Amino acid sequence: MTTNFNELREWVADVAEHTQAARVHWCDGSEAEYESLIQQMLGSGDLLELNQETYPGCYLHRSSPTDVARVEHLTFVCTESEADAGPNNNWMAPAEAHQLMDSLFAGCMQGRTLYVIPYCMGPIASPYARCGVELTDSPYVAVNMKIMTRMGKAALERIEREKKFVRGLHSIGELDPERRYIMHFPSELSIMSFGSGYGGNALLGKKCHALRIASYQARQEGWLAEHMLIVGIENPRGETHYLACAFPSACGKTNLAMLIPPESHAGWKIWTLGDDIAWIHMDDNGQMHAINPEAGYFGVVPGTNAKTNRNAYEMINKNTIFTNVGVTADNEPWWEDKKTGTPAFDWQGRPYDPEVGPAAHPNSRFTVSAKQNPSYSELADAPDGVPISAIVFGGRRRELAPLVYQARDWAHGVLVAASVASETTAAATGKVGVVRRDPFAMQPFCGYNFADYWNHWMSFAERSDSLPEIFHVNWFRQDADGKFLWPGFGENLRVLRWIIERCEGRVGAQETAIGQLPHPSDIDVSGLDVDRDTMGELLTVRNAQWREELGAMGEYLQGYGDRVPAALRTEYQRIVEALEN
Ligand code: SAT
Ligand code: MN
Repeated sequence: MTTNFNELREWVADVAEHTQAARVHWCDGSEAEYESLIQQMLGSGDLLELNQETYPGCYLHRSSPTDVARVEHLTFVCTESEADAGPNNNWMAPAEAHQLMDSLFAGCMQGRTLYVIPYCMGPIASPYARCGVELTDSPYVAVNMKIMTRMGKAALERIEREKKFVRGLHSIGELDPERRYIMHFPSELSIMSFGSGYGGNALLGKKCHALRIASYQARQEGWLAEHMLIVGIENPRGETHYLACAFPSACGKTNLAMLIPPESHAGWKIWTLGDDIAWIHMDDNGQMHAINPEAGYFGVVPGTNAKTNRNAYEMINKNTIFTNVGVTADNEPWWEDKKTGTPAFDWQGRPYDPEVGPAAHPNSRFTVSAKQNPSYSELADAPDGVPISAIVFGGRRRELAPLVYQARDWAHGVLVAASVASETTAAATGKVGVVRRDPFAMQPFCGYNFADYWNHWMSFAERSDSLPEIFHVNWFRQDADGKFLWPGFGENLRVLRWIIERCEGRVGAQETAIGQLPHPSDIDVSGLDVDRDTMGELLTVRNAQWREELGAMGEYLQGYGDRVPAALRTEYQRIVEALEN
Protein backbone atom coordinates (compact mmCIF):
# COMPACT_ATOMS: atom_id res chain seq x y z
CA MET A 1 0.00 0.00 0.00
CA THR A 2 1.06 3.58 -0.66
CA THR A 3 -0.76 6.70 -1.83
CA ASN A 4 -1.16 8.94 -4.83
CA PHE A 5 -1.54 11.90 -2.48
CA ASN A 6 1.77 13.64 -3.07
CA GLU A 7 1.92 15.67 0.10
CA LEU A 8 1.62 12.56 2.26
CA ARG A 9 3.96 10.46 0.12
CA GLU A 10 6.63 13.14 0.20
CA TRP A 11 6.36 13.64 3.94
CA VAL A 12 6.78 9.89 4.53
CA ALA A 13 9.78 9.81 2.19
CA ASP A 14 11.38 12.80 3.95
CA VAL A 15 10.89 11.27 7.38
CA ALA A 16 12.19 7.88 6.23
CA GLU A 17 15.31 9.58 4.94
CA HIS A 18 15.84 11.78 8.00
CA THR A 19 15.33 8.94 10.48
CA GLN A 20 17.18 6.44 8.23
CA ALA A 21 14.40 3.91 8.69
CA ALA A 22 15.33 0.49 7.28
CA ARG A 23 11.84 -0.17 5.88
CA VAL A 24 8.50 1.58 5.43
CA HIS A 25 5.27 -0.30 6.17
CA TRP A 26 1.94 1.32 5.22
CA CYS A 27 -0.68 0.00 7.62
CA ASP A 28 -3.87 -1.18 5.91
CA GLY A 29 -5.67 -1.86 9.19
CA SER A 30 -6.59 -5.45 8.27
CA GLU A 31 -6.94 -8.31 10.73
CA ALA A 32 -4.18 -10.17 8.90
CA GLU A 33 -1.84 -7.25 9.42
CA TYR A 34 -2.74 -7.07 13.13
CA GLU A 35 -2.04 -10.79 13.49
CA SER A 36 1.29 -10.58 11.76
CA LEU A 37 2.40 -7.62 13.89
CA ILE A 38 1.44 -9.58 17.01
CA GLN A 39 3.46 -12.59 15.84
CA GLN A 40 6.42 -10.38 15.06
CA MET A 41 6.30 -8.81 18.55
CA LEU A 42 6.00 -12.20 20.19
CA GLY A 43 9.20 -13.09 18.36
CA SER A 44 11.02 -9.93 19.44
CA GLY A 45 9.83 -10.11 23.05
CA ASP A 46 7.85 -6.84 22.76
CA LEU A 47 4.79 -8.93 23.64
CA LEU A 48 4.35 -12.02 25.79
CA GLU A 49 1.58 -14.47 25.17
CA LEU A 50 -0.88 -14.83 28.04
CA ASN A 51 -2.83 -18.03 28.73
CA GLN A 52 -4.62 -18.54 25.39
CA GLU A 53 -7.14 -20.98 26.81
CA THR A 54 -8.53 -18.63 29.44
CA TYR A 55 -7.49 -15.33 27.81
CA PRO A 56 -7.65 -15.95 24.04
CA GLY A 57 -6.04 -13.23 21.96
CA CYS A 58 -4.58 -11.55 25.06
CA TYR A 59 -0.99 -10.38 25.28
CA LEU A 60 1.22 -8.60 27.77
CA HIS A 61 3.57 -5.75 27.06
CA ARG A 62 6.12 -4.80 29.70
CA SER A 63 7.24 -1.23 29.21
CA SER A 64 10.52 0.21 30.23
CA PRO A 65 10.17 0.78 34.02
CA THR A 66 10.71 4.53 33.55
CA ASP A 67 8.05 4.83 30.86
CA VAL A 68 4.72 4.14 32.54
CA ALA A 69 2.66 7.35 32.40
CA ARG A 70 2.18 10.69 30.68
CA VAL A 71 5.00 13.17 31.22
CA GLU A 72 3.35 16.55 31.61
CA HIS A 73 6.63 18.35 32.36
CA LEU A 74 7.99 17.18 28.98
CA THR A 75 4.85 18.04 27.01
CA PHE A 76 4.85 21.35 25.12
CA VAL A 77 2.51 23.50 23.10
CA CYS A 78 4.53 25.41 20.51
CA THR A 79 2.56 28.45 19.41
CA GLU A 80 4.27 31.53 17.96
CA SER A 81 3.34 33.59 21.00
CA GLU A 82 3.89 32.17 24.48
CA ALA A 83 0.70 33.83 25.72
CA ASP A 84 -1.36 31.77 23.26
CA ALA A 85 -0.20 28.56 24.94
CA GLY A 86 -1.07 30.09 28.31
CA PRO A 87 0.08 29.38 31.87
CA ASN A 88 -1.60 25.96 31.60
CA ASN A 89 0.97 24.70 29.08
CA ASN A 90 4.72 24.37 28.81
CA TRP A 91 5.77 26.45 25.85
CA MET A 92 8.66 26.39 23.43
CA ALA A 93 9.10 28.59 20.36
CA PRO A 94 8.24 26.55 17.24
CA ALA A 95 11.62 27.08 15.57
CA GLU A 96 13.50 25.98 18.67
CA ALA A 97 11.24 22.98 19.16
CA HIS A 98 11.64 21.92 15.54
CA GLN A 99 15.40 22.15 15.80
CA LEU A 100 15.45 20.08 18.97
CA MET A 101 13.11 17.44 17.57
CA ASP A 102 14.90 17.28 14.21
CA SER A 103 18.14 16.52 16.01
CA LEU A 104 16.50 13.81 18.13
CA PHE A 105 14.86 12.17 15.12
CA ALA A 106 18.00 12.25 12.96
CA GLY A 107 18.97 8.64 12.27
CA CYS A 108 16.78 7.36 15.14
CA MET A 109 15.11 4.60 13.11
CA GLN A 110 18.23 2.88 11.80
CA GLY A 111 17.49 -0.81 11.49
CA ARG A 112 13.84 -0.22 12.39
CA THR A 113 10.62 -0.27 10.38
CA LEU A 114 8.74 2.98 9.92
CA TYR A 115 5.01 2.30 10.23
CA VAL A 116 2.68 4.67 8.39
CA ILE A 117 -0.62 4.71 10.27
CA PRO A 118 -3.52 6.55 8.62
CA TYR A 119 -6.34 6.90 11.13
CA CYS A 120 -9.72 8.54 11.51
CA MET A 121 -10.92 9.96 14.83
CA GLY A 122 -14.68 9.47 14.84
CA PRO A 123 -17.03 7.39 12.67
CA ILE A 124 -15.51 7.20 9.21
CA ALA A 125 -18.63 8.73 7.61
CA SER A 126 -19.09 11.48 10.21
CA PRO A 127 -18.79 15.12 9.15
CA TYR A 128 -17.35 15.70 12.65
CA ALA A 129 -14.58 13.09 12.34
CA ARG A 130 -11.00 14.19 11.63
CA CYS A 131 -8.09 12.25 10.24
CA GLY A 132 -4.41 12.01 10.94
CA VAL A 133 -1.36 9.99 10.01
CA GLU A 134 1.06 8.77 12.64
CA LEU A 135 4.54 7.73 11.60
CA THR A 136 6.17 5.55 14.24
CA ASP A 137 8.91 2.99 14.73
CA SER A 138 6.86 1.13 17.34
CA PRO A 139 4.80 -1.92 16.32
CA TYR A 140 3.19 -1.70 19.80
CA VAL A 141 1.87 1.72 18.78
CA ALA A 142 0.63 0.30 15.46
CA VAL A 143 -1.44 -2.48 17.09
CA ASN A 144 -2.78 -0.14 19.77
CA MET A 145 -3.80 2.40 17.12
CA LYS A 146 -5.62 -0.40 15.27
CA ILE A 147 -7.72 -0.99 18.41
CA MET A 148 -8.11 2.65 19.48
CA THR A 149 -8.96 4.28 16.13
CA ARG A 150 -10.50 3.58 12.73
CA MET A 151 -7.12 2.80 11.24
CA GLY A 152 -5.97 1.85 7.75
CA LYS A 153 -7.38 1.85 4.24
CA ALA A 154 -10.70 3.65 4.80
CA ALA A 155 -8.96 6.42 6.75
CA LEU A 156 -6.37 6.82 4.00
CA GLU A 157 -9.12 7.13 1.39
CA ARG A 158 -10.75 9.89 3.41
CA ILE A 159 -7.41 11.66 3.77
CA GLU A 160 -6.80 11.45 0.00
CA ARG A 161 -10.24 12.98 -0.55
CA GLU A 162 -10.02 15.71 2.06
CA LYS A 163 -6.34 16.51 1.55
CA LYS A 164 -6.12 17.58 5.17
CA PHE A 165 -4.75 15.59 8.10
CA VAL A 166 -2.87 15.94 11.36
CA ARG A 167 0.77 14.89 11.04
CA GLY A 168 2.10 12.89 13.96
CA LEU A 169 5.71 11.76 14.12
CA HIS A 170 6.73 9.37 16.85
CA SER A 171 9.79 7.39 17.82
CA ILE A 172 10.48 5.48 20.99
CA GLY A 173 14.09 6.63 20.59
CA GLU A 174 16.07 4.98 23.37
CA LEU A 175 13.19 5.28 25.91
CA ASP A 176 15.49 7.60 27.79
CA PRO A 177 13.55 9.94 30.14
CA GLU A 178 16.30 12.51 29.58
CA ARG A 179 15.63 12.49 25.84
CA ARG A 180 11.84 12.55 25.87
CA TYR A 181 9.57 15.30 24.50
CA ILE A 182 5.96 15.52 23.38
CA MET A 183 5.63 18.60 21.14
CA HIS A 184 2.48 20.08 19.65
CA PHE A 185 2.39 22.59 16.81
CA PRO A 186 -1.31 23.53 16.68
CA SER A 187 -1.15 25.98 13.79
CA GLU A 188 0.74 23.40 11.70
CA LEU A 189 -1.64 20.61 12.80
CA SER A 190 1.38 18.56 13.76
CA ILE A 191 2.75 16.57 16.68
CA MET A 192 6.24 15.24 17.40
CA SER A 193 6.79 12.76 20.18
CA PHE A 194 10.14 11.20 21.08
CA GLY A 195 11.43 8.83 23.72
CA SER A 196 8.26 7.24 25.16
CA GLY A 197 6.07 4.31 24.17
CA TYR A 198 3.35 5.01 26.77
CA GLY A 199 -0.25 5.47 25.56
CA GLY A 200 -0.90 9.15 26.16
CA ASN A 201 2.60 10.03 24.92
CA ALA A 202 2.75 7.69 21.94
CA LEU A 203 -0.75 6.87 20.62
CA LEU A 204 -0.89 10.26 18.98
CA GLY A 205 -4.54 10.03 17.94
CA LYS A 206 -5.56 10.14 21.58
CA LYS A 207 -4.53 13.00 23.90
CA CYS A 208 -2.19 14.73 21.43
CA HIS A 209 -4.57 14.88 18.45
CA ALA A 210 -8.09 14.36 19.81
CA LEU A 211 -7.60 16.80 22.70
CA ARG A 212 -4.64 19.18 22.35
CA ILE A 213 -4.72 19.77 18.59
CA ALA A 214 -8.49 19.26 18.30
CA SER A 215 -9.28 21.71 21.12
CA TYR A 216 -7.31 24.34 19.23
CA GLN A 217 -9.17 23.59 16.00
CA ALA A 218 -12.49 23.40 17.85
CA ARG A 219 -12.08 26.93 19.11
CA GLN A 220 -11.40 28.22 15.61
CA GLU A 221 -14.37 26.32 14.21
CA GLY A 222 -16.93 26.72 16.99
CA TRP A 223 -17.07 23.28 18.61
CA LEU A 224 -15.60 21.55 21.67
CA ALA A 225 -13.00 18.78 22.11
CA GLU A 226 -13.28 17.53 25.67
CA HIS A 227 -11.88 14.99 28.14
CA MET A 228 -15.31 13.43 28.63
CA LEU A 229 -16.98 10.06 28.58
CA ILE A 230 -20.34 9.76 26.81
CA VAL A 231 -23.02 7.56 28.33
CA GLY A 232 -26.68 6.84 27.57
CA ILE A 233 -29.02 6.19 30.48
CA GLU A 234 -32.26 4.44 29.61
CA ASN A 235 -35.06 4.51 32.17
CA PRO A 236 -37.65 1.74 32.61
CA ARG A 237 -39.99 3.70 30.27
CA GLY A 238 -37.45 3.23 27.48
CA GLU A 239 -36.38 6.89 27.32
CA THR A 240 -32.66 7.53 26.99
CA HIS A 241 -30.72 10.61 28.07
CA TYR A 242 -27.12 11.09 27.02
CA LEU A 243 -24.60 12.63 29.40
CA ALA A 244 -21.06 13.85 28.76
CA CYS A 245 -18.91 13.67 31.89
CA ALA A 246 -15.45 15.09 32.52
CA PHE A 247 -13.14 13.71 35.19
CA PRO A 248 -9.36 13.77 35.48
CA SER A 249 -7.40 10.68 34.42
CA ALA A 250 -7.86 7.57 36.60
CA CYS A 251 -10.94 8.98 38.41
CA GLY A 252 -13.40 6.36 37.15
CA LYS A 253 -14.49 7.58 33.69
CA THR A 254 -14.34 4.07 32.26
CA ASN A 255 -16.33 2.67 35.21
CA LEU A 256 -19.01 5.34 34.90
CA ALA A 257 -19.24 4.94 31.11
CA MET A 258 -20.04 1.24 31.46
CA LEU A 259 -21.82 1.27 34.78
CA ILE A 260 -23.99 -1.72 35.70
CA PRO A 261 -27.32 -0.70 37.24
CA PRO A 262 -27.60 -2.13 40.76
CA GLU A 263 -30.19 -4.82 41.43
CA SER A 264 -32.44 -2.21 43.02
CA HIS A 265 -32.71 -0.53 39.60
CA ALA A 266 -34.39 -3.17 37.49
CA GLY A 267 -35.39 -1.84 34.08
CA TRP A 268 -32.58 0.72 33.85
CA LYS A 269 -30.00 0.30 31.11
CA ILE A 270 -26.64 1.91 30.44
CA TRP A 271 -25.25 2.45 26.95
CA THR A 272 -21.59 3.31 26.48
CA LEU A 273 -20.63 5.72 23.71
CA GLY A 274 -17.13 6.55 24.91
CA ASP A 275 -14.94 6.50 28.01
CA ASP A 276 -12.40 9.30 27.55
CA ILE A 277 -12.97 11.89 24.82
CA ALA A 278 -16.00 13.70 23.39
CA TRP A 279 -16.20 16.01 20.40
CA ILE A 280 -19.26 18.19 20.80
CA HIS A 281 -20.98 20.15 18.04
CA MET A 282 -24.08 22.31 18.06
CA ASP A 283 -26.77 21.60 15.45
CA ASP A 284 -28.94 24.19 13.70
CA ASN A 285 -31.48 24.05 16.53
CA GLY A 286 -28.90 24.83 19.19
CA GLN A 287 -28.82 21.22 20.44
CA MET A 288 -25.39 19.85 21.38
CA HIS A 289 -24.39 16.49 19.90
CA ALA A 290 -21.37 14.42 20.88
CA ILE A 291 -19.29 11.84 19.07
CA ASN A 292 -16.56 9.70 20.56
CA PRO A 293 -13.50 10.09 18.31
CA GLU A 294 -12.05 6.81 19.60
CA ALA A 295 -12.89 3.18 18.78
CA GLY A 296 -11.38 1.47 21.82
CA TYR A 297 -10.58 1.89 25.49
CA PHE A 298 -7.17 2.39 27.05
CA GLY A 299 -8.29 1.84 30.62
CA VAL A 300 -6.72 1.50 34.05
CA VAL A 301 -6.57 -2.19 35.03
CA PRO A 302 -6.10 -2.29 38.84
CA GLY A 303 -9.37 -2.28 40.73
CA THR A 304 -11.31 -3.90 37.88
CA ASN A 305 -13.25 -6.89 39.17
CA ALA A 306 -16.61 -8.60 38.79
CA LYS A 307 -18.11 -6.28 41.40
CA THR A 308 -16.65 -2.88 40.58
CA ASN A 309 -17.07 -3.16 36.82
CA ARG A 310 -18.35 -6.48 35.55
CA ASN A 311 -18.62 -5.17 32.00
CA ALA A 312 -14.94 -4.24 31.89
CA TYR A 313 -13.95 -7.41 33.70
CA GLU A 314 -15.67 -9.53 31.05
CA MET A 315 -14.61 -7.33 28.18
CA ILE A 316 -10.89 -7.81 28.88
CA ASN A 317 -10.80 -11.59 28.95
CA LYS A 318 -10.21 -11.81 25.21
CA ASN A 319 -8.46 -9.88 22.40
CA THR A 320 -6.87 -7.45 24.84
CA ILE A 321 -3.40 -5.99 25.08
CA PHE A 322 -2.33 -5.59 28.69
CA THR A 323 0.49 -3.25 29.58
CA ASN A 324 2.39 -3.60 32.87
CA VAL A 325 0.14 -6.01 34.77
CA GLY A 326 1.47 -8.98 36.77
CA VAL A 327 0.97 -12.63 35.81
CA THR A 328 -0.07 -15.75 37.71
CA ALA A 329 1.73 -19.12 37.63
CA ASP A 330 -0.87 -20.11 34.99
CA ASN A 331 0.17 -17.17 32.87
CA GLU A 332 -3.04 -15.25 33.38
CA PRO A 333 -2.92 -11.48 33.80
CA TRP A 334 -3.17 -10.37 37.42
CA TRP A 335 -3.70 -7.02 39.09
CA GLU A 336 -4.47 -5.60 42.51
CA ASP A 337 -8.11 -6.06 43.48
CA LYS A 338 -8.77 -8.59 40.76
CA LYS A 339 -10.21 -10.69 43.59
CA THR A 340 -9.17 -13.99 42.05
CA GLY A 341 -5.86 -15.74 41.32
CA THR A 342 -2.42 -15.18 42.85
CA PRO A 343 0.40 -13.21 41.27
CA ALA A 344 3.61 -15.08 40.50
CA PHE A 345 5.44 -12.27 38.65
CA ASP A 346 5.14 -8.51 38.89
CA TRP A 347 4.80 -6.00 36.04
CA GLN A 348 8.57 -5.96 35.54
CA GLY A 349 8.71 -9.76 35.30
CA ARG A 350 10.31 -10.22 38.71
CA PRO A 351 9.02 -12.91 41.10
CA TYR A 352 6.20 -11.17 42.96
CA ASP A 353 7.15 -9.86 46.39
CA PRO A 354 4.62 -7.61 48.13
CA GLU A 355 7.50 -5.99 50.01
CA VAL A 356 8.91 -4.73 46.72
CA GLY A 357 5.66 -3.28 45.38
CA PRO A 358 2.36 -4.08 43.69
CA ALA A 359 2.15 -6.85 41.10
CA ALA A 360 0.52 -4.56 38.54
CA HIS A 361 1.74 -1.00 38.05
CA PRO A 362 -0.93 1.39 39.42
CA ASN A 363 -1.21 2.86 35.91
CA SER A 364 -1.20 -0.51 34.14
CA ARG A 365 -3.62 -0.47 31.21
CA PHE A 366 -5.79 -2.58 28.95
CA THR A 367 -6.32 -1.80 25.28
CA VAL A 368 -9.50 -3.26 23.91
CA SER A 369 -12.02 -2.63 21.14
CA ALA A 370 -15.11 -0.72 22.33
CA LYS A 371 -17.22 -3.32 20.56
CA GLN A 372 -16.27 -5.91 23.17
CA ASN A 373 -18.04 -3.89 25.84
CA PRO A 374 -21.34 -5.61 26.75
CA SER A 375 -22.94 -2.14 27.09
CA TYR A 376 -21.60 -0.84 23.75
CA SER A 377 -24.04 1.48 22.01
CA GLU A 378 -24.37 1.11 18.23
CA LEU A 379 -24.81 4.88 18.20
CA ALA A 380 -21.06 5.13 18.84
CA ASP A 381 -20.90 4.73 15.06
CA ALA A 382 -23.64 7.24 14.27
CA PRO A 383 -22.23 10.04 12.09
CA ASP A 384 -24.20 12.76 13.93
CA GLY A 385 -23.49 11.46 17.42
CA VAL A 386 -26.01 11.65 20.26
CA PRO A 387 -27.88 14.65 21.75
CA ILE A 388 -26.49 15.69 25.14
CA SER A 389 -28.91 16.44 28.01
CA ALA A 390 -26.37 17.18 30.73
CA ILE A 391 -22.68 17.85 31.15
CA VAL A 392 -21.19 16.59 34.40
CA PHE A 393 -17.86 17.60 35.91
CA GLY A 394 -16.08 16.04 38.83
CA GLY A 395 -12.86 15.50 40.64
CA ARG A 396 -11.42 13.34 43.35
CA ARG A 397 -11.92 15.34 46.56
CA ARG A 398 -11.73 13.82 50.04
CA GLU A 399 -13.46 16.90 51.43
CA LEU A 400 -15.48 19.92 50.42
CA ALA A 401 -17.33 19.14 47.20
CA PRO A 402 -20.78 17.63 47.85
CA LEU A 403 -21.99 14.45 46.18
CA VAL A 404 -23.76 16.43 43.47
CA TYR A 405 -24.85 19.98 42.66
CA GLN A 406 -26.22 21.80 39.66
CA ALA A 407 -25.14 25.08 38.16
CA ARG A 408 -27.78 27.77 37.92
CA ASP A 409 -27.14 28.42 34.24
CA TRP A 410 -24.50 28.01 31.56
CA ALA A 411 -22.22 30.84 32.73
CA HIS A 412 -22.28 29.54 36.28
CA GLY A 413 -21.58 26.06 34.90
CA VAL A 414 -18.49 27.34 33.15
CA LEU A 415 -17.25 28.70 36.50
CA VAL A 416 -18.03 25.37 38.22
CA ALA A 417 -16.08 23.51 35.55
CA ALA A 418 -13.21 26.00 35.62
CA SER A 419 -13.02 25.48 39.39
CA VAL A 420 -12.55 21.70 39.21
CA ALA A 421 -9.67 20.55 41.39
CA SER A 422 -8.67 16.96 41.99
CA GLU A 423 -6.16 14.77 43.78
CA THR A 424 -3.44 13.64 41.39
CA THR A 425 -3.28 9.97 40.27
CA ALA A 426 -0.74 7.55 38.78
CA ALA A 427 -1.82 8.44 35.23
CA ALA A 428 0.87 11.11 35.11
CA THR A 429 4.35 10.99 36.59
CA GLY A 430 4.71 13.00 39.79
CA LYS A 431 3.35 12.90 43.31
CA VAL A 432 0.03 11.10 43.78
CA GLY A 433 -2.78 12.42 46.01
CA VAL A 434 -2.11 16.15 46.05
CA VAL A 435 -4.97 18.48 45.15
CA ARG A 436 -4.28 20.47 42.03
CA ARG A 437 -6.52 22.66 39.89
CA ASP A 438 -7.76 20.80 36.85
CA PRO A 439 -10.35 22.99 35.08
CA PHE A 440 -12.75 20.95 32.96
CA ALA A 441 -10.40 17.95 33.69
CA MET A 442 -8.44 19.50 30.79
CA GLN A 443 -5.35 20.85 32.61
CA PRO A 444 -3.02 18.39 30.82
CA PHE A 445 -4.92 18.49 27.52
CA CYS A 446 -6.06 21.98 26.52
CA GLY A 447 -3.94 22.97 23.52
CA TYR A 448 -4.16 26.72 24.12
CA ASN A 449 -4.54 29.39 26.81
CA PHE A 450 -7.16 28.31 29.35
CA ALA A 451 -8.52 31.86 29.59
CA ASP A 452 -9.34 31.76 25.87
CA TYR A 453 -10.83 28.31 26.37
CA TRP A 454 -13.15 29.58 29.13
CA ASN A 455 -14.14 32.41 26.81
CA HIS A 456 -14.90 29.90 24.07
CA TRP A 457 -17.10 27.91 26.46
CA MET A 458 -18.91 31.08 27.54
CA SER A 459 -19.64 31.94 23.89
CA PHE A 460 -22.08 29.04 23.52
CA ALA A 461 -24.61 30.86 25.70
CA GLU A 462 -25.03 33.40 22.86
CA ARG A 463 -25.57 30.67 20.28
CA SER A 464 -28.34 28.63 21.88
CA ASP A 465 -31.06 28.67 24.48
CA SER A 466 -31.29 24.89 24.70
CA LEU A 467 -27.88 24.09 26.10
CA PRO A 468 -27.32 21.07 28.36
CA GLU A 469 -27.64 21.51 32.12
CA ILE A 470 -24.30 21.52 33.96
CA PHE A 471 -23.59 19.52 37.15
CA HIS A 472 -20.69 18.73 39.46
CA VAL A 473 -20.29 15.40 41.26
CA ASN A 474 -17.83 13.99 43.78
CA TRP A 475 -17.84 10.22 44.37
CA PHE A 476 -14.75 10.39 46.54
CA ARG A 477 -15.76 12.03 49.83
CA GLN A 478 -14.16 10.36 52.87
CA ASP A 479 -14.76 10.46 56.62
CA ALA A 480 -12.08 11.24 59.18
CA ASP A 481 -10.89 7.61 59.05
CA GLY A 482 -10.46 7.68 55.30
CA LYS A 483 -13.56 5.58 54.63
CA PHE A 484 -15.53 6.51 51.50
CA LEU A 485 -18.91 8.04 52.39
CA TRP A 486 -20.55 7.05 49.12
CA PRO A 487 -20.43 3.48 47.72
CA GLY A 488 -19.76 4.64 44.16
CA PHE A 489 -19.58 2.38 41.09
CA GLY A 490 -23.04 1.06 40.07
CA GLU A 491 -24.73 3.00 42.87
CA ASN A 492 -23.71 6.24 41.14
CA LEU A 493 -26.78 5.63 38.98
CA ARG A 494 -28.83 6.96 41.90
CA VAL A 495 -27.12 10.33 41.47
CA LEU A 496 -27.41 10.22 37.69
CA ARG A 497 -31.14 9.68 38.14
CA TRP A 498 -31.42 12.92 40.07
CA ILE A 499 -29.45 14.66 37.34
CA ILE A 500 -31.83 13.37 34.67
CA GLU A 501 -34.89 14.25 36.73
CA ARG A 502 -33.52 17.78 37.01
CA CYS A 503 -33.08 17.93 33.23
CA GLU A 504 -36.69 16.82 32.84
CA GLY A 505 -37.90 19.32 35.42
CA ARG A 506 -39.40 16.55 37.56
CA VAL A 507 -37.63 17.26 40.86
CA GLY A 508 -36.80 20.26 43.01
CA ALA A 509 -33.55 21.41 44.55
CA GLN A 510 -32.25 23.45 47.46
CA GLU A 511 -30.52 26.71 46.67
CA THR A 512 -27.07 27.16 48.21
CA ALA A 513 -24.28 29.64 47.65
CA ILE A 514 -22.45 27.27 45.30
CA GLY A 515 -25.45 26.01 43.33
CA GLN A 516 -28.49 23.76 43.55
CA LEU A 517 -28.30 20.63 45.69
CA PRO A 518 -30.74 17.74 45.98
CA HIS A 519 -33.09 17.57 48.91
CA PRO A 520 -31.63 14.51 50.67
CA SER A 521 -34.94 12.67 50.27
CA ASP A 522 -34.71 13.06 46.48
CA ILE A 523 -31.73 10.72 46.19
CA ASP A 524 -33.01 7.17 46.50
CA VAL A 525 -30.75 5.33 48.97
CA SER A 526 -33.06 2.39 49.65
CA GLY A 527 -31.09 -0.78 50.30
CA LEU A 528 -27.82 1.12 50.70
CA ASP A 529 -25.67 1.24 53.79
CA VAL A 530 -25.80 5.04 53.76
CA ASP A 531 -27.55 6.53 56.80
CA ARG A 532 -29.21 9.93 57.13
CA ASP A 533 -26.20 11.56 58.76
CA THR A 534 -23.92 10.39 55.99
CA MET A 535 -26.34 11.65 53.36
CA GLY A 536 -26.53 14.94 55.25
CA GLU A 537 -22.74 15.16 55.25
CA LEU A 538 -22.58 14.36 51.52
CA LEU A 539 -25.06 17.15 50.79
CA THR A 540 -23.76 19.89 53.08
CA VAL A 541 -22.16 23.09 51.88
CA ARG A 542 -19.83 24.59 54.49
CA ASN A 543 -19.53 28.24 53.57
CA ALA A 544 -16.30 28.78 55.55
CA GLN A 545 -14.54 25.94 53.68
CA TRP A 546 -15.89 27.21 50.39
CA ARG A 547 -14.66 30.73 51.08
CA GLU A 548 -11.18 29.23 51.35
CA GLU A 549 -11.70 27.30 48.13
CA LEU A 550 -12.87 30.42 46.32
CA GLY A 551 -9.83 32.25 47.68
CA ALA A 552 -7.56 29.62 46.09
CA MET A 553 -9.58 29.79 42.87
CA GLY A 554 -9.29 33.59 42.83
CA GLU A 555 -5.52 33.35 43.10
CA TYR A 556 -5.46 30.77 40.36
CA LEU A 557 -7.53 33.00 38.05
CA GLN A 558 -5.14 35.88 38.66
CA GLY A 559 -2.45 33.82 36.97
CA TYR A 560 -4.43 34.31 33.73
CA GLY A 561 -4.54 38.11 34.12
CA ASP A 562 -6.66 40.21 31.81
CA ARG A 563 -7.42 37.32 29.51
CA VAL A 564 -9.95 35.85 31.98
CA PRO A 565 -13.38 36.51 30.44
CA ALA A 566 -15.45 39.17 32.18
CA ALA A 567 -18.41 36.77 32.37
CA LEU A 568 -16.30 34.34 34.41
CA ARG A 569 -15.19 37.09 36.80
CA THR A 570 -18.80 38.14 37.26
CA GLU A 571 -19.83 34.57 38.12
CA TYR A 572 -16.92 34.26 40.49
CA GLN A 573 -17.85 37.49 42.25
CA ARG A 574 -21.44 36.33 42.58
CA ILE A 575 -20.42 33.16 44.42
CA VAL A 576 -17.96 35.02 46.65
CA GLU A 577 -20.76 37.37 47.69
CA ALA A 578 -23.26 34.57 48.22
CA LEU A 579 -20.77 32.82 50.51
CA GLU A 580 -20.46 35.87 52.72
CA ASN A 581 -23.96 35.38 54.10
O1 SAT B 1 -3.04 9.69 28.70
S1 SAT B 1 -3.66 8.39 28.52
O2 SAT B 1 -4.64 8.48 27.47
O3 SAT B 1 -2.66 7.42 28.21
C1 SAT B 1 -4.49 7.95 29.93
C2 SAT B 1 -4.98 9.13 30.67
O4 SAT B 1 -4.19 9.71 31.39
O5 SAT B 1 -6.16 9.50 30.54
MN1 MN C 1 -8.12 10.35 29.91
